[in-house]
Amino acid sequence: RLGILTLIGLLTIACNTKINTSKKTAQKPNIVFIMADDHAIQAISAYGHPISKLANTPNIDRIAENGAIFQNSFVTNSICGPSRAVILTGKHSHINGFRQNGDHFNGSQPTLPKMLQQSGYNTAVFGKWHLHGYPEGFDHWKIIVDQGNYYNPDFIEHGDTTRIEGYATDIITNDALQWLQQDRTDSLPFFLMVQHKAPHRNWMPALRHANLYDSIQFPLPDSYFPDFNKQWASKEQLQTIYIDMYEGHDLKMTKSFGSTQLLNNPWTTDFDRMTPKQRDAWDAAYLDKNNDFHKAHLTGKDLAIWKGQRYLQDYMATIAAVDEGVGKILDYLEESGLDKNTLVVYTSDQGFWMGENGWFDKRFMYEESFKTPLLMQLPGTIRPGTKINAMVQNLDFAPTFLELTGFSNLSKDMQGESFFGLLNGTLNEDDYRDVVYYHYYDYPAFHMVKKHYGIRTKRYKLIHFYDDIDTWELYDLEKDPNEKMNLIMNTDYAQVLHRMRVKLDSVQTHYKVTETEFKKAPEDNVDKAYEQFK
Ligand code: SGN
Ligand code: CA
Repeated sequence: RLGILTLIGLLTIACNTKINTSKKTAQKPNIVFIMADDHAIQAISAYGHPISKLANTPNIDRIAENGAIFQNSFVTNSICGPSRAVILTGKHSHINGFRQNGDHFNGSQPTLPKMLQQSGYNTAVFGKWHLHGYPEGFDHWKIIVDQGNYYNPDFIEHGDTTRIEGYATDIITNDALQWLQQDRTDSLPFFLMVQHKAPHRNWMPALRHANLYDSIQFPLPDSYFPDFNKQWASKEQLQTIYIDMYEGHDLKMTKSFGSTQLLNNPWTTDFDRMTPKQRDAWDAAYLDKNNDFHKAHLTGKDLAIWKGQRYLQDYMATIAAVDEGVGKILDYLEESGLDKNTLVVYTSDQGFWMGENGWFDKRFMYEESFKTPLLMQLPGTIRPGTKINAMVQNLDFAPTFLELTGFSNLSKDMQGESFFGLLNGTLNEDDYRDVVYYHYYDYPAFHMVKKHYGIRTKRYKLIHFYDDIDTWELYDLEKDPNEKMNLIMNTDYAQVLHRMRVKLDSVQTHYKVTETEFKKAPEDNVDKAYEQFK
């Protein structure tokens, strides 16, 4: 008898210990990091831009309502692979070694997921990876191949590549939910990266959203037909909506009235991989609107405006599925009670042009592509409705998340600065950094944006375009937020220019930028690239 009681007693103690241990581990905050690809600030209603007022993102906005919205969140290099490498390492491109799309990420270096794993986190990534090579530091991963496709994309999981029928955004959301609900280790805190392909080019909405914004006329920016001379470096870019977009591939324009055959469509794979049923539904959804276009016989500026509308309608419609996915994840976190101890982050790998200067794409250090959306919620730590104006960067995510999780062994060479104190109100915005550094290297390449680097303070921006060009630009963002007026030759700004150049030098020294960063591209490569991308 005594024996049985003792046994029961021991079992009870053992069970309690187990419960206590798991409780203790579970108290570390979880992180759900949701990142879209090319999602402009102008396209999130919480930011209040006129475009997003006509195409709300109610679920992404929930994060701002529950927590914080960052008004000045920047990338260090406005292009996909480099942005992802910066987020993983907390180091600028020249230190983590991934400067431009197509580089190979050196997975043996210390990274955020590896450090979280070390401190007992269950880690997973789903969706776009785009770093070449496989993810390291993740207990579970399933990634789309390269850029991926909207319909029936190929995914790599456990070393196998499989085409999965469905719409990329929905598949990625469902994979993330399945991991949250079933596959993760319950007793461990978790770090989950949900990385969408949308709203990346070529902006193919889900079938259920293919007509969502047909009747909406989005406001095109005043600068859609630029009346100013940006002159200098941007003169040779190839990212003007009404000049550089491919009519079929990008704008889904057809050959003639009644036809479903696409005009210029250089990579047929995006449409060819649809099932006949999907393609029929797609063609039916686009037929009437394309017929209306053919009937209108538009030319000149009217045609350019029509193209801008079609672009914005499709772009915003791809975001509708992203927003629904965010809603599903938030709903699950709330239903399960996990929301109370989970930092939810919504961001993009960079900003995007929505017709400003007539442009699409990103790459430039100008505000639209340099800034990226950032919203975060964590009940009890971030006060609902917080607005943060401090200049933060994707470089700072790793140290911020690590501080939140209490990671103590932070490598000294990480270049980001934790902004955790801005989230819990222990750090004053004025005591955070006063300058951000940027460097873009991907030239010659798609869109032909020249190599450049620069700094931005709260008020001024200084940029040096180099390689097959050598030009400087200086902007006073307070007086000229749209960066229309290059002040580099303006003598009234001589003092400002001097201070900014000194600051640039000291920032480059601080981040260990050396002369070897400024390599020139061979000239015949540049010529060939213009031919290829025109
Ligand atoms: C593709 C796009 C480009 C885009 C790059 C980089 N063309 O090449 O417009 O700039 O990706 O985008 S596409 O018609 O093939 O989609 S990034 O977000 O991956 O850096
Ligand atoms: Ca991108």
